[in-house]
Amino acid sequence: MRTLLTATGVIVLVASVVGGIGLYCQLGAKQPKDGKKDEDEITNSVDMVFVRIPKGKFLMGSPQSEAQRMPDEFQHEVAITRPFWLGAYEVTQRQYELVMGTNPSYFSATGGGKARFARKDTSEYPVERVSWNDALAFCKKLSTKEKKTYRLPTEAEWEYACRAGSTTPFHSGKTFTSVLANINGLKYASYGTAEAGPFHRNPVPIGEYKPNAFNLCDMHGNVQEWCADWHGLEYYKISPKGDPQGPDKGTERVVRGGAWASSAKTCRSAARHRLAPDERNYSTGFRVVMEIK
Ligand SMILES: [Ca+2]
Repeated sequence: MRTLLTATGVIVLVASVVGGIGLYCQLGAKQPKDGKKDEDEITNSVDMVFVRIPKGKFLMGSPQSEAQRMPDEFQHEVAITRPFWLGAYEVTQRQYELVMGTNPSYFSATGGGKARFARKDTSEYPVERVSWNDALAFCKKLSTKEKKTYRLPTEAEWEYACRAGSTTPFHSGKTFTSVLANINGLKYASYGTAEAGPFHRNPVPIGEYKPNAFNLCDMHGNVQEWCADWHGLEYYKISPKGDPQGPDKGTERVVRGGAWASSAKTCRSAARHRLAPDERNYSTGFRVVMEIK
């Protein structure tokens, strides 16, 4: 069960059970103290919850000692020079449909996976089969609707937010299995341990697992998430220290965090992946940044 306190103070209860093992997102446990508004959390017109990510410095990428790292995870210091507001959750099918008028998701009653999902309410599942271009169109339309600016996070913002101060391969520590996030549950897919776990073989409703220290849910797994940047294999060897924006040009956009079928190594905080900007698949969704001047 998930309990969200919206900006208007309305308690929204969302009950969901995922194979009996779903954990929970502690965001819902955040309550204003002494009747004061929680100034670190905002809910918008389509119930998207945003948390304030403080500015700061961090080591982006992975150390040479990190098991199963890839060469493009070149470790370097990055400064995020301004606080920003990031979606606490992946954008849901319901939110996407409210803004765009369509639900392209495979795992829905009308999608390609309808044989398994015809009788399920998938409105709180993350939207998938959205391209990078679709995600930008969503940001543009939501920006117009709310007279604010929404955008995708940069790759550096995404990793900074995922790590939330951690320096381990995962924000939760050195080892990882599908008990901690919706990823591949087969024994070979775990990291730093040989334990198997649940394997749902599809996305699950947002917020079923314990969040990171910034109160962000599903940064590891569920759906992998589009970032704003072009992908550059060598970019972080020459990137500016402050607020890197990615290469000026490229052919593929960055996706981060791994998905429901991914091995844990693919979901590490430093793991970089990329797709063509018009690619749509049932493992890829997004979360957005709300700009507040
Ligand atoms: Ca995710």
